[in-house]
Amino acid sequence: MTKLADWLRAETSDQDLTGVMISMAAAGAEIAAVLRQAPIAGQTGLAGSDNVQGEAQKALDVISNDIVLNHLRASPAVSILVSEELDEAVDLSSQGRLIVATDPLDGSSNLDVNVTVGTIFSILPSDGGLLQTGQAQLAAGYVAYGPATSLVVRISGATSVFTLDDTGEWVLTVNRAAVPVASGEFAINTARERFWDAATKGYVRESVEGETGAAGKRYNMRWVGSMVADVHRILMRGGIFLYPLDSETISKGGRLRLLYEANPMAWLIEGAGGRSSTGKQGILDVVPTDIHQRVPVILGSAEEVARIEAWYAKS
Ligand code: AHM
Ligand code: MG
Repeated sequence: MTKLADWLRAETSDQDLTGVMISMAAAGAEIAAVLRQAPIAGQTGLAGSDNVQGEAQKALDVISNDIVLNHLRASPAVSILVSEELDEAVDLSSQGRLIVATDPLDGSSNLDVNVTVGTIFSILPSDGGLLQTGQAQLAAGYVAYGPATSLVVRISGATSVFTLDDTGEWVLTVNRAAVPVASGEFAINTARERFWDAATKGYVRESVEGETGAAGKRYNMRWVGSMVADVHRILMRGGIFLYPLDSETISKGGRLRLLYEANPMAWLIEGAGGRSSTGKQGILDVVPTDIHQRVPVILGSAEEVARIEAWYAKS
């Protein structure tokens, strides 16, 4: 059995990076423990709601953000934390070589129905500043709080998967994940169809036509509504995830955030042989102009990403 610390030792000699990965893994294990008890503690609702004792509760988004912040405060390697939960970047250690960007609890609208949510993170070199492309990432990962708690990480090489055991240890369960090149499964919120652009409409219509259409094969559809759960399914068995630019999100640049949702997920999927795109360029090449910038997200099996890119090229 390979434990996270052993894997990290083999993967990198950078002690700072190792320390931050261990801190994020510890934060994930702590958040997992909080989530397991959340319905009993009355913590699945919005901030300002009460628990069974009638006490006001903090939202789990805020609790998760505090857990990540506390773990990273103890890590002298981190200079700055960018979080979906915090308007401004937080200065941590002035000596720190690394920036962490995180969505501490993604998919939190699924919390009150006990559906998988996750923590996403990206690690960048401090000397590149806050607005670096995804190509500059030194490491990335996510924790998926599902039936099992999974930690998916990449440093320089391939993307691998760990599982939290009942002693609190992260154990390697998939060494070098491989996203199948071809797939017959797509994930998109089809309730947004009326807002879609021509490329998205074309791609989805062709998929739904199945073996009778131009794609020439049958497709199935899945949409959890938690990016972490949808991406994890795609990492493990292939498929494509789409949150494209549409007429409603166009003014904001998209729905999902570049620094702590799109970039780490794109880098992890690419580390497993998949592809990522905005439709028009690689996600990892998008130059950020704001820490909370949004971006269109398409990622997954290489053949499917190429198929929607072809729709963008002709529309
Ligand atoms: P959040 O960061 O506020 O939780 O929002 C991100 C989530 C993703 O997990 C998911 O893919 C998407 O938003 C779902 O959006 P929609 O409600 O439009 O289906
Ligand atoms: Mg999110």
